[in-house]
Amino acid sequence: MKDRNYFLQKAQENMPRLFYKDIKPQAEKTVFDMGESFVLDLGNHYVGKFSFSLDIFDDFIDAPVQLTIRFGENEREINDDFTVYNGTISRTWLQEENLFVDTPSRVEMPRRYACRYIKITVINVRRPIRLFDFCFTSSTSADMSKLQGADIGDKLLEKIDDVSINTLKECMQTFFEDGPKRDRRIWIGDFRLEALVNHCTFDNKEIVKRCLYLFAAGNCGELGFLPSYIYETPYYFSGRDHLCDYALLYVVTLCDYFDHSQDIETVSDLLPICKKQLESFAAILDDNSIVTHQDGWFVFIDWCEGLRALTSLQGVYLYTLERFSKLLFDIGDKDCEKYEKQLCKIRNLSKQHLYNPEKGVFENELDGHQLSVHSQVWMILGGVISGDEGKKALLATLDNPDAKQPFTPYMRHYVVEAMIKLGMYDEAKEYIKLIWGGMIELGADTFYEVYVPDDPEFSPYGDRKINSLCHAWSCTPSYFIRKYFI
Ligand code: RAM
Repeated sequence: MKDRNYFLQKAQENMPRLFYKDIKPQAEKTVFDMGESFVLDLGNHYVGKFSFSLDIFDDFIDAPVQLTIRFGENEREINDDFTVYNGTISRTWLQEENLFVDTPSRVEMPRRYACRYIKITVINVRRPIRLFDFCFTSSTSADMSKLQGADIGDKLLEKIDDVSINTLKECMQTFFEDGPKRDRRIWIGDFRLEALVNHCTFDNKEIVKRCLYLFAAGNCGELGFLPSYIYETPYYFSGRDHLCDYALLYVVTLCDYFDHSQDIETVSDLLPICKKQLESFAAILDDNSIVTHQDGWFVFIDWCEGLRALTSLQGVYLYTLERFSKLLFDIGDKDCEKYEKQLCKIRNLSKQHLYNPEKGVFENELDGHQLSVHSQVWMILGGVISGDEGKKALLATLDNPDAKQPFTPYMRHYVVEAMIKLGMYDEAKEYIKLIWGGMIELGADTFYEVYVPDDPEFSPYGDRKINSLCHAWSCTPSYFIRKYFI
């Protein structure tokens, strides 16, 4: 097996090129006095750095000037009251600076921001000043000239496709970030979906390879699972959480990448790691080949409070086994048959132990008899039920107030995938229009980390202000639209 240095070296070789663009927003006037504020509109969401000029107006400024500069992903963030914050994650992610400028100068703000709107407030000045020549230098590794056009023929879907691509573009920096405002790291769950959309839009193979190798270089947890996230700026750091579903989805990401690129060299490098993920998972199965509960945060599935996720996790395992067996078949690997047999056996056992034939849904002891859309979706994707049986289970839980519903666009991606697998194309299209179209109605330039149609205040972190409004895992409508709806 190749070592960590080799993987990091490979990641380095696949560093994508960044494209920069200067956006020069205009203010309505140039002279500002104490207490005045104004908002600049970049016209779209961008990720980058901000600079401006500050000069005297009539007489010399005889003291430093104090400004606050706030960067908002949408207008609401610009006007939110930041003095009140009840979130569970650090408020330092809120994008606002308290800035002192000593002398007339060109002010180059050193930090990176993700925003469309910039609000400048003059907190303290002795006399009027001039503020002008605003420039936001944006960056992305998405090459717009490579973007494949698509003839969609439906206005709302076209708009959804544009915003999905914009979301992906913003998250594409020197690696796939999951949110350029908050959480500037890469999580496997987000990575898998970003890569999927990238394959049918910008087709940047370097960045996918880079991220695959970055994870390969990570430290596995006690159970042998890959780190669920890694940081790469300013230096490499391997994440401390090891979610089983994310570790499995790493394997799926490699399968997607191979289907798209036929890059056998990368697959050979990473195959042992993938096998290790599946072996590690097999080690936490019980005698009936059903997954067992583990200590700590070991499964994600969705940000849905109180969700019991073992049935879903079992589905993720089967989904992975199916994709991995196919990869092994395609490359002629000797272990193919072993995984195929496991898949077949565990599918049958899963149906036997987790399905409730009277109710026609996956509702079982393992998850405390909790009914959820999640369990149905993942069991459909894991191939445990299909056809009318699958449709019945899905429809029995979707919009059923007694069943746990998906909360994140991430989980909703898999709802759509399950619908497509069942041949429910119209329903899938309507679902995309309802959920992602709902964000469009709110004026989204990029898709949000969480969107709950009847609860716009929802945040998994206790305060909506900290939610990311440009989030990698929400960019997937383009994949469905381009693959199935054109
Ligand atoms: C949050 C982020 C990220 C996700 C993890 C599990 O921190 O939204 O995108 O993958 O949760």
